[in-house]
Amino acid sequence: MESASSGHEFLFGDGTHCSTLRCMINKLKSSDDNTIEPYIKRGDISRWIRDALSKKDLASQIKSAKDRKSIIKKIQHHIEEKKGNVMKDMYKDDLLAPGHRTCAGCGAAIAARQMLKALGKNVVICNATGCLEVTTSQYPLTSWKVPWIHVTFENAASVASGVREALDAQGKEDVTVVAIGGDGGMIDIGFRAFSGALERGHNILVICYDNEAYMNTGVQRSGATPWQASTSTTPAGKESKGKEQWKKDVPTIAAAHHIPYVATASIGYPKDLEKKIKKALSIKGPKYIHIHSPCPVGWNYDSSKTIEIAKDAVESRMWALFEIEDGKKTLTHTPKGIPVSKYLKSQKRFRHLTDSDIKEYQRRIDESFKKEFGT
Ligand SMILES: Cc1ncc(C[n+]2csc(CCOP(=O)(O)OP(=O)(O)O)c2C)c(N)n1
Ligand code: SF4
Ligand SMILES: [Mg+2]
Repeated sequence: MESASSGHEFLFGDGTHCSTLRCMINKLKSSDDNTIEPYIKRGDISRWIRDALSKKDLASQIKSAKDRKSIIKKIQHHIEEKKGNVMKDMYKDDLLAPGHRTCAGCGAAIAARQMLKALGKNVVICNATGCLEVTTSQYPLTSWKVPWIHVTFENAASVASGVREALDAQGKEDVTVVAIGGDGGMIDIGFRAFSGALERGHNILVICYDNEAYMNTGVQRSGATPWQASTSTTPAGKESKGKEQWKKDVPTIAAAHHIPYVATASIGYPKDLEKKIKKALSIKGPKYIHIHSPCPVGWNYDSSKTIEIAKDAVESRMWALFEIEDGKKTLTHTPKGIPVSKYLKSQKRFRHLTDSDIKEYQRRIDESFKKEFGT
């Protein structure tokens, strides 16, 4: 398949993907309604193109077929005009090429880039269906510059086990095999495959990029959704305060399979993430790394805030960075202990919480952190 960054695909200086603009043009050409609005709402398109065309929303400028044609012309003009101002060289060493279709500020895409930096090229990636997979592999393009296989929603870890066995049978024991999936695909629906692979002891690395809901299908709650977050299946309202259950503690469950290495990571701490992946590569047997990966769409915040929110999760102790080696859990970063309210208030999925709800949230976080880490 063609790399998403090759040919005429490129990234403008502000991060807007040329392919996104082309998608908009195709949509404008093929539809009678003015439904480019969702592109703008989802954050697929950055502000400059809107500002460049008009200070108003694009969709409201289309009242007739003539308007539609004129907008298409303007977008095409901008693509031509901005071609010189591209950032493609900045990404030339990345093993996840730009030009994919994740929303702006997508934590999952950042997790994949950071992960690949540490993994290198001698790897086979088995990728479960989910946002990361569908946005990076739309035929005939791919963003993956390493061997990569699409697998179904629930069996990434099983496929990785099979790939491992096949490579070993060919004497290719040096090739790293990775199973990667979202929280829905890996630790809910794919849990049987995940648990089975760990228990059988295959020499693979399992990675969950955790955006705390089933994002690709419309933000349904998962076992990883935090307590009281509003999702499409746990909507906050008069009768509900959002999800009723506490976030599932998957790293501890993974460690209960007596595997040699388990770690949590965050896209807000790339050096820590890289170190943990490299460490996992040096260990034989099943390894598990759980990466906290904010999603501006499902968590409902401005796409420019992804890294800040990732860091606040860690510093407020909503998300702990630790390793579990041979059953021993160790913090790898001591959080500052900023108020949980800073984190909760930055995302509209928690906007229904009152001051007293947040107080109770803080109490529960303090209690569970103390129980786990004694501090
Ligand atoms: C067996 C099965 N059930 C449902 C789906 C539809 N489906 C595709 S992606 C997805 C959600 C993925 O959620 P997650 O794994 O958390 O990844 P995210 O989209 O959040 O990145 C669902 C439900 C499917 N492809 N296969
Ligand atoms: S919905 Fe969320 S996880 Fe999916 S591509 Fe957009 S930002 Fe990324
Ligand atoms: Mg998810």
